[in-house]
Amino acid sequence: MIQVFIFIAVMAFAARADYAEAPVGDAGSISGKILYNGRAPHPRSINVVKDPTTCGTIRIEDAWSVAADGAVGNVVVYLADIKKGKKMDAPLHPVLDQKQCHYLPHVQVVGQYAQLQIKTSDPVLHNVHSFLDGSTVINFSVPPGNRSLVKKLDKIGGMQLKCDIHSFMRGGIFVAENPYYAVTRDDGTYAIKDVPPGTYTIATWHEEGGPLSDSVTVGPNQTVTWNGRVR
Ligand SMILES: [Cu+2]
Repeated sequence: MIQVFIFIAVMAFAARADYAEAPVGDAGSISGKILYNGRAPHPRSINVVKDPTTCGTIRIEDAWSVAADGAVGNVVVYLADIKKGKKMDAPLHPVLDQKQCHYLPHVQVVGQYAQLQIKTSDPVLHNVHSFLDGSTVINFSVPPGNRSLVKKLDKIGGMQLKCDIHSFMRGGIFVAENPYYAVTRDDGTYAIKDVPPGTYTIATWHEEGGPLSDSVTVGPNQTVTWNGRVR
């Protein structure tokens, strides 16, 4: 029994100690551009029936942000298996607001064990429902007013956000265990800096698209280009 307890305690410690800060010498960087794989989706327009005064009467689907050249914004690009390096700097007290029936920010990266503060700027009832690999993580009803709700985010990975009241409300939160991540800009570009030389798994997460995963090797003081196509 005691052995089982010790084993569980060690496992819990190991899970927490997956990433360690350490001096980074001869750091390199990874940058590139994410494009849509194939013909970019044509965002649907939606006639809003529920709360049009707040949400607007017509909405354009916003899960995909694709530029004319196929560049995709709001894609999280990250190193999945890096164990040590620069200081962990992902936000631990992030805020998710709801404004005119949009999640703000639309996509954000937060640190593991972050205390997410959920608030609303709207005069209508919302709901923050998040899914990690299809399972519910957050499911809060958010009435108008100043009452803010807090949820601790323990599980790493990307969560889709949906509002059960306004089905067109979409967004994402990515919970990172290390600081080696970036979110693509509107032009699809990203950069991950201060990477210790080594070989890593580079991966992507998008709120609706499928993930990518690849191996990338960064040499001392080297700038590596890694591009991906998502859909
Ligand atoms: Cu809503």
